[in-house]
Amino acid sequence: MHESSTGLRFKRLLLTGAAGTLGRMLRPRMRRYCETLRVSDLAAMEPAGDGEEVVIAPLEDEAAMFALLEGVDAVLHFGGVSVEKPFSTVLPANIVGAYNLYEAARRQGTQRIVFASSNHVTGFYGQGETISAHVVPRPDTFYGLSKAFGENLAQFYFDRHGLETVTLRIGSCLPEPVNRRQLSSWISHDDMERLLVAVLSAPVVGHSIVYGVSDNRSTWWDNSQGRQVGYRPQDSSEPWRAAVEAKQPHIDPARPEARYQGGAFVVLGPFPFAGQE
Ligand code: NAI
Ligand code: 15L
Repeated sequence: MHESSTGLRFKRLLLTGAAGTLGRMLRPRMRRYCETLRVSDLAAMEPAGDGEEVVIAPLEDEAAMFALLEGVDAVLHFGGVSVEKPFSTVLPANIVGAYNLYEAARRQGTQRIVFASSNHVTGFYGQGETISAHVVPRPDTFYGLSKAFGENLAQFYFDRHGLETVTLRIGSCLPEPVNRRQLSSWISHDDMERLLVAVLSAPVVGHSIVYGVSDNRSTWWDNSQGRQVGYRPQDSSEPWRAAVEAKQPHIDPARPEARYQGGAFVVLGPFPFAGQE
């Protein structure tokens, strides 16, 4: 355990999914909060800078994951399939991969995992509902189902082995909201950094589930668990509302984009079996 000048408690952080959209945004930000930032992906990444280690590690490769976790105090797990795909694509990365990560973390003595889950774990709740992190999951896709598996895995590894996790049910993390749904689901890049710093700084988290969302005026999520772990969002989608509503003046309330929290994800698929395309 390490108390850095930033108040964070972990010396070596691992960021998976470092070649991805959020991974590339988070890498320079998170580098400031640890002595060593290890970054991994199956895709090529920028070469290592000062205090960085770059490792190619497919999540489905058990031996590679065991080696990847050596000496790691805490993980920001952002790697994996990030949208709806056939189950055969989701399975190795998000289900086998999550198991490999947790088992490697347990065996290597990692203390905490921050799991990038998704609002698509609860995508079939209506946009008129306000839900807490404790509702029964209603996944909208195989992708959302795989994240629900990851959340259960996190609970199991805490109850059975004491390995702590903060599960982040991330809404829509991008520079600015671009449609009506994102007026409720948006989280800014700066609030994502605040959220990660909060959950890495909190002394005790057990397994906490937090919605990754900014302080938007319209919201579907009661984020009291976020407040409990010290998350204080400072951004809001409100400054973009007029422009977004002008661009999308009307949206048919029967369309999934307007009806369900998961938006367009709820009508993706089904996919043909492999070989029957
Ligand atoms: P992304 O698709 O841009 O990045 C994911 C990264 O994971 C990619 O670089 C990819 O190469 C890597 N990856 C995929 N399969 C892998 C495997 N088998 N082994 C090793 N690496 C693998 O996704 P993005 O947008 O950066 O999201 C990051 C995480 O946050 C994902 O887990 C996603 O589900 C979650 N999330 C993102 C949201 C967003 O608004 N961007 C919203 C909700 C959740
Ligand atoms: C997600 O889980 C996806 O990873 C991201 O690409 C967005 O689609 C986001 O949800 C969303 O719901 O906007």
